[in-house]
Amino acid sequence: MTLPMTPTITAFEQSPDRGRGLARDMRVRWALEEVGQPYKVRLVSFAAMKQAAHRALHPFGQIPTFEEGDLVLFESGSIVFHIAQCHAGLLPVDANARARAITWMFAAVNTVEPPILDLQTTKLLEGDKPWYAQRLPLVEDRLRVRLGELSARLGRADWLDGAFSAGDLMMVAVLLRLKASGLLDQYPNLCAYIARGEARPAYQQAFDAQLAVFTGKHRPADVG
Ligand code: GTB
Repeated sequence: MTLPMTPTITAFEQSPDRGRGLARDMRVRWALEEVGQPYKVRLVSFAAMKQAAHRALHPFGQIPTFEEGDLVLFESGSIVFHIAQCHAGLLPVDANARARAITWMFAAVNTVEPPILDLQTTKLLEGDKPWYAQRLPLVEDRLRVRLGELSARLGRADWLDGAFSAGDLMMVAVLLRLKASGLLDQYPNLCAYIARGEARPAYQQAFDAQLAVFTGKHRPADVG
């Protein structure tokens, strides 16, 4: 099933990672690719994100946003949930399994992503503070506890609860932010889990589309 109108999402015109999958439009692109829904992308500059026109779509002046007819959404988790609700393939049909997959979506953004963001904010913005050397190991330890818990629950399974779902999509997207940190090395099953997510054709298509913005291969026709 494709949506009657082609949705438009927003993404960075310039991104610190040069489009290597870390900005949060990636998870929305990935969900759209998983369900085979074509989409348009409107690139926005940092200045434009803070203008009234963009704030009308996103109260916090950020990306991604999602427009589809009269509907405007922000928050990557909510957008992925909407896509998963409107298409087959990202949420189980069985009501209980569906509720569990949705629970994993919330766990990704509400329980696993915060300590990851805490680490990244600490490293990025607090390196010059006199307490940085004391704080960093505390932040890392808190994150290790969370990763250990997630690793224990995943165990030897391929995905968090049965077949791949929007819960896995969100969790892999969140964990990917740690790839360069080395912190995941202690959890081989989480590394393999991430690799399984990255190996999905839909992930690759989304990654290539995001990267294309920065390699000049972004097709003008994609711009909404
Ligand atoms: N909770 C919101 C959601 O999930 O949608 C958070 C949205 C958000 O943080 N958006 C960021 C943004 O617009 C982009 S994703 N920032 C600009 C601003 O706030 O002014 C965060 C991000 C950006 C870049 C990288 N990178 O290059 O590595 C990684 C993550």
